[in-house]
Amino acid sequence: MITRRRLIQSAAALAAVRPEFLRAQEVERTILKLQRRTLEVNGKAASVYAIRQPNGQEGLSMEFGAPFNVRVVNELNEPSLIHWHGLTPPSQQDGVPGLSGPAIPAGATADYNFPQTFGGTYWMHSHYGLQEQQLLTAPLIIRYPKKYREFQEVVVMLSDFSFTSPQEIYASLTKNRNQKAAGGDAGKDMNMEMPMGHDHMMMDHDEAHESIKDQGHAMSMEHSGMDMGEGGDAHSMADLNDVAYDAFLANNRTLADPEVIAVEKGGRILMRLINGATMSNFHVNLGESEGVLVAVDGQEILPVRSRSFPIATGQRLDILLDLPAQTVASPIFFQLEGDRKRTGVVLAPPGATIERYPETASGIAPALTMELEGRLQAAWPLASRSADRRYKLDLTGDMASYIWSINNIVWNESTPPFSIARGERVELELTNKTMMAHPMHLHGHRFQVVEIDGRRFSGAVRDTIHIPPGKRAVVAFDADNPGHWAFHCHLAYHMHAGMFATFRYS
Ligand SMILES: [Cu+2]
Repeated sequence: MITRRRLIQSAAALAAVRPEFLRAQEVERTILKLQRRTLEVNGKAASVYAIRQPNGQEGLSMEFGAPFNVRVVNELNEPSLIHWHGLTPPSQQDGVPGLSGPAIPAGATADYNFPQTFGGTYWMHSHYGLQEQQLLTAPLIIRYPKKYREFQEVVVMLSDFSFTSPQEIYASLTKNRNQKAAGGDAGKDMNMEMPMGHDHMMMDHDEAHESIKDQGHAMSMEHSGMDMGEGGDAHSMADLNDVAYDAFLANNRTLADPEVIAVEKGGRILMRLINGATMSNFHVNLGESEGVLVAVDGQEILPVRSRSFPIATGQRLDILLDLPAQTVASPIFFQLEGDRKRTGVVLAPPGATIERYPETASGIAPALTMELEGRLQAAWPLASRSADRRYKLDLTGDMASYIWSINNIVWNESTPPFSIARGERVELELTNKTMMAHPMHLHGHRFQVVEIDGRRFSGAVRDTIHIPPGKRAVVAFDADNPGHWAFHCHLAYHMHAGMFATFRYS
């Protein structure tokens, strides 16, 4: 039997001698344009980015089997480079400037062509500077042709949005560095009280300090009466949400003007959720109906039923949902951890009344924990094998100076990579020694979560693991994709500040 992939490969092989096959190849290639667009948020126009096909579709959706064959056209007036988050391309096509290759200059193009290894819910985003904050992000869906055919696919990508430029946000987050360097210690206790949002940007330091203290106090008062949900503990509220965003978006829209997705009453939905936010972790709230979580980060797990699931920055969840048989709308909410703010989409059969849903929930959502992570079990675990190499990687840094690092090393271009050897089973022991949670992402490989806080188990296979303060997790992967690979915190400003490392092998 000839597979679709083989057919295309043989077409490619013939292309050298038969020009008509070049055109066939052309047809198989998806064009993705990096563009500017105007987005209206809270009634105000904002200039942001987009990754779109010529027909306007954001990102791409393809069937498993065909090669990933994409041309990126950079129509921006600045360089860029797109990373295929969750895919395992050859290193040179991974889209990390400086590691995989150079950024795409303004006006230039870059081609990508590599075989697929897995279907699932992935996404794409710029790995260049802080462009991800301005929505240079899009879904990347690879469907298994025979799986979930009776389900309607609903793709939802979450984003956090600010009218303030990412450069200004970063400058405000790091402004206490100089004071610290000059011997000032004022930043230190400020850190313990409350994360600094950009509301405080324009204040001088003393003023900001007072205001943050007040806010921290108010928050801990509220916190004492809140529902702790999935097992959050009080001290995990310590440092959440570094940046005070102006809006949270689901498919580019706020809950004040949500996307209404047409569904059939009693229909079956496969929701592919992507947390494409830069700095924000959410709780998915399905309302009255239970959903069945069937995959995380594109990789299948043994199903877990719940009305609520956590989703950290960079992660994906595939959730099956049976809709009510009545003509009623089903809102799906995404609530920011440690906050009342939320966004959402509405699933609505024809004739259903669409209510107006408040943009704030009645209670503050707890911080994300590892409670669910500790219950997930891979449907297809890594082969059982002991580790050939193990690295202890401490997540280090602090909010006050906004210096973030791994093993106290703030990454720069001259930081040596961790060495591993092809064919090895590698384990990374990740211990969060900071007051903030960090969603840690490995490029070019899928890892399995094999230990949390000393308990060994056959956890989920994924590419991004969320590690709250004080927690320790071990992930294992097989070194089967030689190259120079990034491993970093997926909070964009933490990565930018140095919580980044690389692995290299040939
Ligand atoms: Cu981080």
